[in-house]
Amino acid sequence: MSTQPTCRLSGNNLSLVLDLGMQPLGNGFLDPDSTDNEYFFPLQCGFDEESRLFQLMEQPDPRMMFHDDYAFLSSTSQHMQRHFADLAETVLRAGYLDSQAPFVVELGSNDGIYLRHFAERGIPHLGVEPAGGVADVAESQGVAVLRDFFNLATAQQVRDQHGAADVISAANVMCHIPNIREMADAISLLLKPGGVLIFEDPYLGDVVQKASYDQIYDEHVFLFSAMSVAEIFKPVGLELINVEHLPTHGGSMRYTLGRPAKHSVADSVPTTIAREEEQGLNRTETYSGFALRVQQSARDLHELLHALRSEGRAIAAYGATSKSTTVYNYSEVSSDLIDYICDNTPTKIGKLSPGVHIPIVPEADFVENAPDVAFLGAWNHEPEIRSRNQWFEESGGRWISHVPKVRFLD
Ligand code: DWN
Repeated sequence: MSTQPTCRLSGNNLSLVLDLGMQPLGNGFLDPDSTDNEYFFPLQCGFDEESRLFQLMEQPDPRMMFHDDYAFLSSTSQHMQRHFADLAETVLRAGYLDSQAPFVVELGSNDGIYLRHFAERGIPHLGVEPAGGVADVAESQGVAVLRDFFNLATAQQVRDQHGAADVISAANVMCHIPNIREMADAISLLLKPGGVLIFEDPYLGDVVQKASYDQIYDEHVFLFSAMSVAEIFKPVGLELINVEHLPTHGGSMRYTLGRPAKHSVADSVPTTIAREEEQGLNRTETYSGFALRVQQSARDLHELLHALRSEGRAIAAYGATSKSTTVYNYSEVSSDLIDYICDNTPTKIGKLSPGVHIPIVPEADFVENAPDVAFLGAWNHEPEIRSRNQWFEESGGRWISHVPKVRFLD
């Protein structure tokens, strides 16, 4: 199956700013006996000064990425479990829900990490989730799920069956939805007049600042800024009313949008947009500088791991993230440099990492077969992983991260 050009918000003004070469699917973990004919596609990013959108030039068909065997489970991180419990509390306390007929919708509800807090309180809710395996987990927690992609047709279906929503939420999902125009129309259709859209995604400002290019892979068709989010929703009459910078996933932004007459705009909106202009997130040249730093980062990682290997060090990685697929494939780090990747996701264990085919093993193997050095593939979960593995550093083990620079975490 070939790639498809991504949705262009303002005509055809997308300039190619970063080429990460041929890449496999970020979550395309493979059975060891089925590595033939692995799918690769050109991972290239463009920037459009008019819409201020940073996006992939082309993308694989979403059905190749989000299917019943989708590998990622949101609840694998305890920190993220607390994060979504807090978000549910915030929504409940903010008074967004109609006391007579409340209704909360989540796009990409994964294993129910967020909606279960509404389900537990008996609050009408619905997750829209195309990946059947993770939807099964959500349903087992009492979460109601519509197993489908979110688009105009499903928005109409949900509205017809359940009514309009007070709150539409999406966490690490909006940046995965390729047809962004239709997505904005569908949200507008499903939202009550006074309703709010609350979504969070990895933040372009952090990616550029930290050269965390691993946030770029097949699933992340867009990396948003406050400026680009304001542009996307303007045509459907939704205004950015609040933005909140978050530490999750190495730097995320939470965007809240509503209809202008119904909500006031927080100071954080103009302040953040002004900061983005200072950072140059509205200029193509900024991304040329970013591309150079990305190339340097990839070279540095390869050289460091190669040098350690030449000294005879045992090297492993922690966290078989989708993100690290981009890092390994772009910096040409494969099983000759990394012995194994440990991970706590049952469906990833026993498989090979996409493209470079490093074996994925359970976390217990990290204890039993401890390496000298561990590359932190899940660098965004650094505090959680390091605090649970203090023994590793105490026994002389050293962590390596590539964000914001390739270095030992001493
Ligand atoms: O946007 C996306 C994010 C939210 O999740 C998706 N496109 C896909 C996925 O991306 P990712 O795989 O890069 O996400 P994480 O959260 O960085 O993945 C962490 C990985 O590390 C998981 O496979 C679980 C694993 N892990 C572990 O083995 N031990 C995580 C923790 C915290 C641990 O203690």
